Amino acid sequence: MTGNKTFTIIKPVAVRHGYIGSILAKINEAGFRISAMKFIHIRLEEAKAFYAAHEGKPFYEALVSFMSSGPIVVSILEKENAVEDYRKLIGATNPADAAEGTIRRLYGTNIQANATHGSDSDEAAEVECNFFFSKSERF
Ligand code: IDP
Ligand code: MG
Repeated sequence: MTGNKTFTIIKPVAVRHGYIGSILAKINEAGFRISAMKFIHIRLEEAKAFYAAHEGKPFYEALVSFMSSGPIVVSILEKENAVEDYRKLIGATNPADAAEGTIRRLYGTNIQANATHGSDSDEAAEVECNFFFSKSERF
């Protein structure tokens, strides 16, 4: 059985470019319900903790520095088969390889500033939702 929840981040460059509204529109059109959301600016230490699974990879230091470089929008999205369907909606990690019409293809700048994060499994979604949201922040 697949889960009904995923976690997403609208990353700093997409926020700076004014794409919050367009990205949320794609999320709504695709049938996701937004059950939690906030506009925040995380510190380097939080970015390091969030991306701990990537520690040691060549892009890790630049990634955590980027993710703490400006405000982001974090949210929980609900829908049947949420993780897989949202990964399809955002497209491949590198916007240049992402399918036409996907969020990363439309709003991504490069492989690092690729517009959005999306959980890669139900287990990751659970951990990531809990990382940013308490029970009282979910509706
Ligand atoms: P994903 O976001 O598609 O799941 P991951 O491999 O989990 O991709 O990488 C996490 C994030 O790290 C990516 O979304 C992107 O921002 C960044 N990243 C991944 N690979 C590279 C790379 O080769 N160069 C620079 N940044 C990268
Ligand atoms: Mg990933």
